[in-house]
Order: sequence, then structure tokens, then C-alpha cells
Amino acid sequence: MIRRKFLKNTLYSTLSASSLVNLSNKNNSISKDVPRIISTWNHGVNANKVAWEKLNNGEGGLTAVEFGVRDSENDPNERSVGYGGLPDRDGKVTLDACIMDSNNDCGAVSFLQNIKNPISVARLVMETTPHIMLSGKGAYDFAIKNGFKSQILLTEQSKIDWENWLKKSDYKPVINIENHDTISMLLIDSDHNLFGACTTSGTAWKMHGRVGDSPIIGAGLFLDNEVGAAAATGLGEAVIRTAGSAMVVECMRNGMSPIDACKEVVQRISKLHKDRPEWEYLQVGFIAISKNGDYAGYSLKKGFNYALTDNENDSILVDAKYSV
Ligand code: SD4
Repeated sequence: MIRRKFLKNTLYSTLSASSLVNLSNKNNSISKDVPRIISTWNHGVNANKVAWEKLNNGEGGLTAVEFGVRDSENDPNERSVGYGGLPDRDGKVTLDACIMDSNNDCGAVSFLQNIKNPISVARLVMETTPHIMLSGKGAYDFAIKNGFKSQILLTEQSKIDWENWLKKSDYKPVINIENHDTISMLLIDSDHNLFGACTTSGTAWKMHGRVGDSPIIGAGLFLDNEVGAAAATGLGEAVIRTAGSAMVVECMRNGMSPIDACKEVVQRISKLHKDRPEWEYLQVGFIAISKNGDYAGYSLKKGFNYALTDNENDSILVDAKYSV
């Protein structure tokens, strides 16, 4: 215990002053207990458990976030991620994902079809190619070449839902359906190193070929190991337009706590979209962890929640604060 405290104190004293974020914010938990994992929506509860176990088995933060979000990708009842995700307007399930580690290494896939675990393909892009993102057929061919199996991701239930939608074909990218959506996961390990992963089937009934924020480093996910990490959920177009996750991290760099940083970017998005037609159905939410382990979630509208796992919290669901 004493040794743990000593190591922690040593770590803090060796971090440069500029890399420490403001600890004075009273609205948020400021427990310094790490490791800690947060992830979006209620499917984050199970995903966090998987990630926590990997971390405790010594498998490292990157494997922990990869396998954590795979839990949602594999679940046919999660209708917005991986297998079982709702299709685009042509009935095709197309997936976006990205992953990032504490060295600023990152990998992504977009518009990927027939591969159940896009996050693992994204990791392979990061680790075995000179590129960051592969898309569409190129991403698919790369996955197959590396041993991934081609499979049909449209479940019977998703097919029925799509056929029902086709009757009216009323495109509205409503984000908050049944209170679960894209999974974005952030992890800080016991050395205060940061990792992140994000994976989604995107907005239901999107145009074929549409790519959202989730595979875009800086939009759906961003981290700077000296400052903190952030990830997004919600209407991807709004998050891309504002470089959402990168901006949350920049706000933390400038001294804001995670809650204030998330709030600042949500308010920017709010201001930008107030007079746009998408305001009616717009929802965006961010989660963030700072270098010291402080964390937060914040959304534009009510209904966003995130899962929290650390030494004191065994994967609990937290209702995020919201703006309107
Ligand atoms: C997208 N951001 O494709 C994703 C969807 C999402 O919560 O996160 N929904 O736009």
C-alpha cells in the first residue's frame, strides 16, 4: 500500500506541470484511482467487464479495449454495433471502427462489410501496415488475407426492421433509440497510459457508403498520452464538423477538467446546429479521461449514459450530465 502510494506520488511529481489538468473542478469525481475504464451506453457495462479482466490478466490496455468492445460487436442484440447492427438504406450492414494507443499509434477501418470484428481489423491496420485507415473493399480484402472470416452480419431481426423501415423510407438518424448505441471505450492503466477504441454500424438507414465519425481519429476518438483521452457517440456529422474528440482533449490541455471539456465541445456543437434542420433529432455525447484519471461524460440531450469500472466501481452505469 505504502509502496503503491509512493509510486503514485513519484509519478505525479515527474509529470510536467503542463500535462496535469485542473483538479479543482467540484462537479466531477476526482478520485485518482487507476486503472479505470469508461465506455458509452449500457452495453459498456459488459464490455468494461471483459476489458477489466484482460487488464487484470496482464494483457495490456490495447488488448483490453479491443476485446472489451468486441463484446458489443459480437452481440446480435446490440443493434448499432457489429453483428446485428442495423443496416443502411440498401439493407447492407457497414461498419466503422478505430483504435489508438498511448504512443499515438492508431488504426481504423471504415465502410467495412461482412467482417464481425472491425476493431480487430483496425488494430491490424495499425500494427502491420504503414497506413492508418483502410476502407470498403480494401479493408475487407485485407481482413480476409489476414484470416478473418466473411460472414453475413444482417440478422433476421435487423432484416425485419429494415423491411419495415422501407415501407416509409423516412430517413431520420435518431441516435437515442433504446438508450444504446456506438461503443467508445477509454482506458487509463496503472501507469497512467491511455488507450481507446470505438466501433459502430453507424446511423441506421444511412446512405450506402456513408462513413461517420467513429473511425476518424480526432472525431470519434482521440488521445494524447500527456493530456487525456476522449471519445464520441451521437450524430457523426456533427462530431466530424467540430473535430469533437480532438477538441475535448485540447480543452483538457488548456486546463479544463474532463466534464468542462466535454461540456465546452457539446456547447460548440449546439451553437453550430441550432438553426440547422438536424437540430430536431441531434444528439451527441462525449466521454473523457484526463491524465490523472479524472473522468466525465456529457451530452447535448438527456438520455446518455456510460459505464464506469475501476477499483471501487464494478462496472456501474452513470447518467451523463446534459445541456438541454
Ligand atoms: C455515427 N457516431 O456513425 C456514430 C453513431 C453513434 O451513437 O455514435 N451513435 O454517426
